[in-house]
Amino acid sequence: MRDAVTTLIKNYDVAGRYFDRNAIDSLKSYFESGTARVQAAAAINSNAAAIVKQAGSKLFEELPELIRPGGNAYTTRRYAACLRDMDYYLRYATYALVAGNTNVLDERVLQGLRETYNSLGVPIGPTVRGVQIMKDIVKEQVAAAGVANAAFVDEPFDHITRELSEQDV
Ligand SMILES: CCC1=C(C)/C(=C/C2=NC(=C\c3[nH]c(/C=C4\NC(=O)[C@H](C)[C@H]4CC)c(C)c3CCC(=O)O)/C(CCC(=O)O)=C2C)NC1=O
Repeated sequence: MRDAVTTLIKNYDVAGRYFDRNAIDSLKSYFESGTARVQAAAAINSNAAAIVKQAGSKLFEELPELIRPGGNAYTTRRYAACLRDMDYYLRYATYALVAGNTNVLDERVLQGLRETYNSLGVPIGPTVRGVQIMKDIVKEQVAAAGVANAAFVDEPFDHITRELSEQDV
């Protein structure tokens, strides 16, 4: 599992080089956004259950067929599994936000996920939509918590979306 700093060190160490201008710039930008990243994580943590619940309601409102007979989230067990997955995405996205790097998502969440989803008939498109809805809610919460320049919030959610969609061929 890597963060913005260890990733940079690894790349420069492989080449046996000192940090150059680019490396210093990316270190600066990581540390300058550090407090905001931690504030964003705190805002998410204190509202996580509500964020997941709200995102789930919105998703099922948009795509009610998911929770009707024949839908993948139909039955209490599968409904709960769906919200639990959303909670995983939120928690690991928060780790990635703090790390300034999406490696934790690749290693702990996305690896093998497509195969699992395909074998269980979990639809990728609606899952991606759920992640995007959650991103929008998180951005509102983070802004409401007074975090300025919180553009970095998009990154982990968009990474999940991109990876899930690209693999769904
Ligand atoms: C921490 C990393 C991690 C992830 C990401 C993860 C996902 C994950 N989601 C699963 C199931 C599931 N995932 C969903 C999700 C959904 N169905 C829908 O229609 C919606 C679109 C969507 C919610 C947004 C559902 C309904 C199941 C249960 C499917 C079944 O058992 O038939 C399963 C199968 C095993 C189980 O039911 O627990 C895994 C492994 N597990 C992990 O350990």
